[in-house]
Amino acid sequence: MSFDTPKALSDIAIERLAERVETAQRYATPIHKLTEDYPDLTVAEGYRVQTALRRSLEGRGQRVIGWKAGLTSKPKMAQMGVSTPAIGFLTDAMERPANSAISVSDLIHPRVEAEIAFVTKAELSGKVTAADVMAATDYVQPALEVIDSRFSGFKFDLESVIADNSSSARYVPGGRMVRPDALDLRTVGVVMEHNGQIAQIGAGAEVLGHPAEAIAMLVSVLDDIGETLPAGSFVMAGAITAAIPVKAGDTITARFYEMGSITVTFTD
Ligand code: 0L1
Ligand code: MG
Repeated sequence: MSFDTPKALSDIAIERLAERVETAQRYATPIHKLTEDYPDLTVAEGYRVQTALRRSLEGRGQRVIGWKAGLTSKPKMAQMGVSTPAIGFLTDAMERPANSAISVSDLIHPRVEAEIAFVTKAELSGKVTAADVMAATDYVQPALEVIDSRFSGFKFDLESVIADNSSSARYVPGGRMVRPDALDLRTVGVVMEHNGQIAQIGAGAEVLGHPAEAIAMLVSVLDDIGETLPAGSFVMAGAITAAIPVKAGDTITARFYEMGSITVTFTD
C-alpha cells in the first residue's frame, strides 16, 4: 500500500473532519460516514484525518502508547463488509484494567473483540517481515478491545473508518505475558463467552495467517504515513473472531489457550 497521492483535501478541511469525529467521540453522538459529504475521500486522506485527531488528543494531554491493526481476520472483514486492513492509534486514556467495569454511557454502540497484543523492545520502521516483528517483540499477551464506531448504525467504508481511528475506543490488556516464541501464535485458541454462553471461537491464524503479519502490515502503513513504531509500544494485532455487541449489565470473558483469560463487565 502506498499513499503517494496528490493532496486533494486542504489541511483546513482535514482538521474540520477530525473535529467532527472527535466531537462525536467525546459526546457519544453518532454522525454519518464522512464519504456522504466527501465521496472522493481517499484512504490517504482518511489517515490524514486520523493523524489530525491524534494530534488534537495529544494536545489535550493524551499520550499515544501504541497502535492497533483492525479488519485483519476473515470473520471481522465479513462482519463489516470491508476487505482491506486498517490501523489506528491507542492512547493512555483508552486503557482499562482487566476484571474492571467499563461504562457504556460514553460509548455509542460498543462491541468487544479478543486480540493478541505485542509489546516491542526495539523500534520497527519501513517495510518489515513477520520475522522482524517477532525479533523486535519483548512479549505477547491477550487483550480485549472495545470498539465503538462513531458512524450511525456501525455503517462505514474503509476511508471513513480510518478517519474514525478504526473505531478505537477502549482496550484491556490482561492474561499472561509470554515470550513471542514460547507458543505457536497461529494455534493459540480463544473462546469468548458472553454472559456465560460461548459466543465466538477462533485461533490466531485467523489474523492474516499469523498475528505477527498484522503487526508487519501495521508498520508498513505507519511508514506510508511517515511514522515508525517505537520500542515499548503496545500493539494489538486485530480481532480473531467477529466482534460481540454489548450493553450495560453484560459480561465478556475471553479465554486464551496457555495465555490466561480476561473478563470485563459493562455498566451504565
Ligand atoms: O479493531 C477492529 O478490527 C475495528 C476496525 C474497524 C472496523 C470496525 O469498527 O469493526
Ligand atoms: Mg480490534
